[in-house]
Amino acid sequence: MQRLLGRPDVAVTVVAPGAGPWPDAARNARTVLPALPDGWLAPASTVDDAFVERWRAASRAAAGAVDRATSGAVVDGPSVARAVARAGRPRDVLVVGSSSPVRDLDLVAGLLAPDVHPDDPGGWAGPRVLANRGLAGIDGTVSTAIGVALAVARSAPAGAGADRPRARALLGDLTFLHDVGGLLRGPHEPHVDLQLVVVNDDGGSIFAGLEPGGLGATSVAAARTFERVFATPHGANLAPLCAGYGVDHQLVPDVAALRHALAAPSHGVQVLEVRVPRDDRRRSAAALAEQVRAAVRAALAG
Ligand SMILES: Cc1ncc(C[n+]2csc(CCOP(=O)(O)OP(=O)(O)O)c2C)c(N)n1
Ligand SMILES: [Mg+2]
Repeated sequence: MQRLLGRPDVAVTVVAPGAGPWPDAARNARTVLPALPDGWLAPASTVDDAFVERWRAASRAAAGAVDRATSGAVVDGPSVARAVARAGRPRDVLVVGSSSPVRDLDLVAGLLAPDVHPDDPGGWAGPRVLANRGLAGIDGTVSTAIGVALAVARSAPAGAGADRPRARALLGDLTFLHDVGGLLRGPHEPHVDLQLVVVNDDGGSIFAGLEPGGLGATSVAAARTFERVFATPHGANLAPLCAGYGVDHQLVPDVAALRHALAAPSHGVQVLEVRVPRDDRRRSAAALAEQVRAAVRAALAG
């Protein structure tokens, strides 16, 4: 975002109502206004149908590229997010963790709802998605999911049986470990039904795609620093951790097995661990971005 705002070819207008310094970290503001002029955000009175059609064609082409990249045998963050979102019906609830999972879900969400418009989300075929906001922390996500699962169970009509709404969560390994204590449930606490899908890449893969991820290419020492300071691998073994809390754990080898596990009835809290590589996250994100760009260019040229 900061890079976009700093681009010389992007006209940045800052609306700063108060006196004093205005927010413009990239020092790139072309115009600074005390207030939003009347009518700026009003809907256009005429619609340029040709432009809208080109926009839609570009959007379909981009979705097609994401579809191809996430429907094969590769097990990675986006393909896991796709399987998890697909497993949920509209009455189910999915809690999504910060970092890559929320971005991966955002990337594939359009595949579940090709015609959704912000003003009319009726076309969304997936579960209700909840995420913690604030500082986008990775803390407290297991506990949030447990609380949501309790609320989901309470909202189910009596006798709903196998048709009852289900609660799931999609989160990264560090996010899971940060709040692993949330798995603890005392004997006097209510029963919880929840599937936690943990995308385990032994560290924080998000940073590979951010500026520090470029460090790896500069020197061996910098790559080592990146690995220790940003990626923070841990080598934790989730199965015995879960066993210690009396929580069911399954190591899921591929997306087909994940789909199967998500569709199967589950009882209590269940952790579905999917191991994905972290080394190639920067390269694979760049490759997907290039595939999307190429597909959009081809659609617009056609
Ligand atoms: C409480 C808190 N501490 C630290 C951070 C900084 N942070 C953002 S993403 C991230 C890594 C998350 O790793 P993981 O959950 O495994 O997801 P991945 O990036 O691998 O997809 C960290 C440490 C944060 N957002 N919140
Ligand atoms: Mg991780």
